Amino acid sequence: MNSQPFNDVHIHVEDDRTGTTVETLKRALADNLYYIQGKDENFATLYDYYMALAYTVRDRLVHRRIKTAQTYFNRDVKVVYYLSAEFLIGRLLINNLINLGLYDQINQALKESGLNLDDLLEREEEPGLGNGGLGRLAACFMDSLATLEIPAVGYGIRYEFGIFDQEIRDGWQVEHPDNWLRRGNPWEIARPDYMVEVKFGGHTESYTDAEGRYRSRWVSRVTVYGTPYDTPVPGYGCNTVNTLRLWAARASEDFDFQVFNAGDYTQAVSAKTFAENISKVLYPKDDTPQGKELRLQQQYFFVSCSLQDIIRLYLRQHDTFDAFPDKVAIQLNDTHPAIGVAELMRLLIDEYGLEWDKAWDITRRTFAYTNHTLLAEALERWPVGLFGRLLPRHLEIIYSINHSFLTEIQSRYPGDAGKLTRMSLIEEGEEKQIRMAHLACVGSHTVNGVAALHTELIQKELMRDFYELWPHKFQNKTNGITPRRWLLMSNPPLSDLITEKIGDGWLKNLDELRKLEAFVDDAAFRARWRQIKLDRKKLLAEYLLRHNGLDVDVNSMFDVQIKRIHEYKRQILNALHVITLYNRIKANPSLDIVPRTIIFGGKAAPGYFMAKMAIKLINSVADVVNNDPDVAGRIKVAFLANYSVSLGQFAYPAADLSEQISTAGKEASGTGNMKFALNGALTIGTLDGANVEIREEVGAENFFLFGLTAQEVMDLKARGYKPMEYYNSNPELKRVIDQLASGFFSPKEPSLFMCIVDDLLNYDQYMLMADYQSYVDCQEQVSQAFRHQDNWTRMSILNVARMGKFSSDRTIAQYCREIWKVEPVHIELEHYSQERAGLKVQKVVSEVV
Ligand code: 26V
Repeated sequence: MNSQPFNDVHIHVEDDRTGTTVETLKRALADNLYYIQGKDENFATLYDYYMALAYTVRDRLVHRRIKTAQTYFNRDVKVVYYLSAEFLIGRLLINNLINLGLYDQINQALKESGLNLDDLLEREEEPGLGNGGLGRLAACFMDSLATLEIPAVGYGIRYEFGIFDQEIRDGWQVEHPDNWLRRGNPWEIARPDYMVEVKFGGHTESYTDAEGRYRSRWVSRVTVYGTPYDTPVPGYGCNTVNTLRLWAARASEDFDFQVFNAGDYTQAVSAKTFAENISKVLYPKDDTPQGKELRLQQQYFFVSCSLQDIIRLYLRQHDTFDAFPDKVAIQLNDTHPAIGVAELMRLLIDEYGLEWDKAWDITRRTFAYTNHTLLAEALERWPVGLFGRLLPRHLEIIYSINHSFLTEIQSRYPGDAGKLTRMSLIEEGEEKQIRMAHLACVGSHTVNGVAALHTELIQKELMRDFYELWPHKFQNKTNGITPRRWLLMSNPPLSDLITEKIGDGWLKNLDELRKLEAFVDDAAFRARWRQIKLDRKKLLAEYLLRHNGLDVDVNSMFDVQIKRIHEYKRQILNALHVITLYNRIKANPSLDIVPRTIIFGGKAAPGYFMAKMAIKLINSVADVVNNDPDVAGRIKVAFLANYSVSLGQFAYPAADLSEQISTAGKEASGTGNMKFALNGALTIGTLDGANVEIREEVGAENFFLFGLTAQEVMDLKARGYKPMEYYNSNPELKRVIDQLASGFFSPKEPSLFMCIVDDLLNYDQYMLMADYQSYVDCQEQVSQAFRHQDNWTRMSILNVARMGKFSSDRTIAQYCREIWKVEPVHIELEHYSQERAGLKVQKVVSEVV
């Protein structure tokens, strides 16, 4: 494992409380077990030892965090505030050990204490505070921000229940609540002193203020309290420790007293329930984001808390808001926090008395917005009625913003009614709706897409009118992943081999992986590369045996598709290919076929019928294929239950083939595609999202391309797409569909998969039928390529060597330069005991709440 002892000031003092020598760490472990867990060696469980270790690491984070905060404050630096409803951070212990450079010493300290680090790492509960790509991207960004020494805070929600746990029962997905805080969370620090109030409901009143100005006053109905919980975010190989600040909702403290007085008991109880529900549970990405009132409450809650917090921090050093946009950059991670545009306006105008124009100028110079999807059904819209009941003042503000905006449009495009209808923040119709993407765009100085193709489609299709009006606002920022979690932590043997050959510079500058190209012709190197892949496959095979009772051949091709289950991601197309291979073997039992283990994993939104059917189909195909002696030793199918960040870290390194087969134009970027390629898997994929750029980087000859392009998809739709024609003209496809229709894979319930058949033949929105042949042919090329293991290994090495672009460090450096205009701030660290021999109280800061 690569890990250097950063800042390891070797001084031998007994009060070296946050020192990093093995002796000091052993003492800290013993103390924490005793004083925090309240246990001695006779009673301690592995979990107690995990907690003792986590607190030992946390102390070292706190020391660096305080130094970081002091430095930011003293220099009055510009700070990035990343607002996101999701942060899918994964397990923290190993990450923090590595980023702090403590791995080797802790390993040693544990060994000398009779403990094994790997056992303790496994005790950590994974925080599942996100759905998938969007939440994981936010986590990678937090890692890169700290590593690049950028002052930053992540703001989000401390969900009491994260993404549900998935169980596969009889082939179906069953959901269980994720009670991740059950045993406490050693990484967070509650900050009740920074609690803020958030109001909901009620109405507005107009009045004239002392200076004779017309103003609006919000008379709200319910007040909820937000308490921040801070999780330290250390950079890799530096002293920076930034913060992830997550808000928990609480009812007002005098609730019990109110109830005791029993004025309006029911009203008081419902206010308490209202408050406590807000941060209760993460919404699983559902079929429709519309009409989910609790979701809007969550969004407003965390955005209001965060903006109040940002303003509090800013006003510690400033008397006016003039410098606000020079000190504060706020990024909206999708439209979930877009209500922030109206909330900042409200705070500046209603709470701080600024004039509209001044407030609007500040707001627009502060916010920037990232779009993460082109799917129409995924674009957030809020019914005006619901919105106005919850946030009457914000509705007023949005109407005012819209009024000035449409006036501008009218004078710019006189007589063009279509423009007004298309660009308005309000969608007319039976029920008027607020278009959150329009609000985010109008209220931001920059709008960005997450891959080159995606940005192009935003400009040409999704936000065409806005792009024409403000071309300078639009930018591309191709996504990336942190090489620390997605190579160093997930694949230690490969990391070690890479470092042995090219040094460890790649960990901070992923472009250095290019140096690996020099070794592709080195047969010994290729053999070691291949052996590492085989070892990772063996581990995954053991896991499959243990969890799925499935015995797989580690020499077969591990063909892996792990990601959320969605129609546009086309897991069903993959299943159609499996059935095709199965049929070919059945038709010709002596067929010389390249053995494959096809592995699926991912969660379906609980209310998403088709996604749940896809899971059942995969498991049903697995049942038939895995139990048919005719295909034994050639194809096996596995579904990895309860896919998570940790399971991803385990599975990516074991993949030979990465399935990135979304309908072109639908996957904004994808980031799993990068995680596979960085771990030496080859990709079969469409020209979609970041696949386009991955292929550009690794070379077309090292990438398996198939399928329609985004343009061809649109053209075919426009001409009138008839999926039935593919069925009628392709006997192999016809056979597969007929088997689904006849109940071949669902003998107990023959019509089970008719809904899939019916959809594919008559609608097929995602064009599986159109891409089927191209996909199957391409898979055949993959198989032929896999026969030549030596050449496959060369391609694998070249893939890794050319992945430098996809480091989130590169992505974040671009956001910093081109959107946020922020600079790194280097943190110097003195030894804790050199700084603090004891307390020297000078002033006592007054309490905020
Ligand atoms: C939302 C919804 C909600 C309702 C209908 C189904 C549906 C489907 C997709 C979405 C996407 C929400 C935004 C999102 O998670 N986008 C993902 O962001 C990743 C990070 O930029 C990117 O890599 C993925 O391609 C993109 O899907």
